[in-house]
Amino acid sequence: MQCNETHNKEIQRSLTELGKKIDKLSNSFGQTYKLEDRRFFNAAYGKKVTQSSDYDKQHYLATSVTNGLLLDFSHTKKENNPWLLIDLGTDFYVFEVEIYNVDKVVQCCANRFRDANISVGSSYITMELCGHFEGPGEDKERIVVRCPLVKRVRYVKIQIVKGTDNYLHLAEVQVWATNVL
Ligand SMILES: [Ca+2]
Repeated sequence: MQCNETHNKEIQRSLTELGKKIDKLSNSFGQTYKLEDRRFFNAAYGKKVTQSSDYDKQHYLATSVTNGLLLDFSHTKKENNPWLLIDLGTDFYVFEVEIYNVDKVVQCCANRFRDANISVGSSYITMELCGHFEGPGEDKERIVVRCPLVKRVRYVKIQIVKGTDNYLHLAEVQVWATNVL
């Protein structure tokens, strides 16, 4: 319970910081928004996802990372620099990406998730770095990546950028965002 309260306070603090950032952004557009009018949500839930390769055509699909379940997961084949690309469908103001690593109950080797770039962009051709996770990842680890600036974003890409012959498998990815007003 205490852990949840701490987490809730952390989220509230994050939202307040985000509000200040968006106020600056909004002012640059000559518009004014009220913080209390904003609604933050996981913009990735149920959205289209592609991955660099499919380990299996029937299971471990890329969309496993946006279905809200922590006991299933995406899974690429072994390759150099495997990636996962989430299409939010339209632009949102994105401030944080949360990645949930696999649970050893259903998949081994959480430490395979490492040396990953998390990039965002309004076009998948012009992605910018939001953050980097060096890892190695731990079992059921929740990895929070906060973009240095609130970005107008449609695509979120996670890619292992170091080493060769890697798998990329993740249980869930949440993209915390607010609507573009
Ligand atoms: Ca899932």
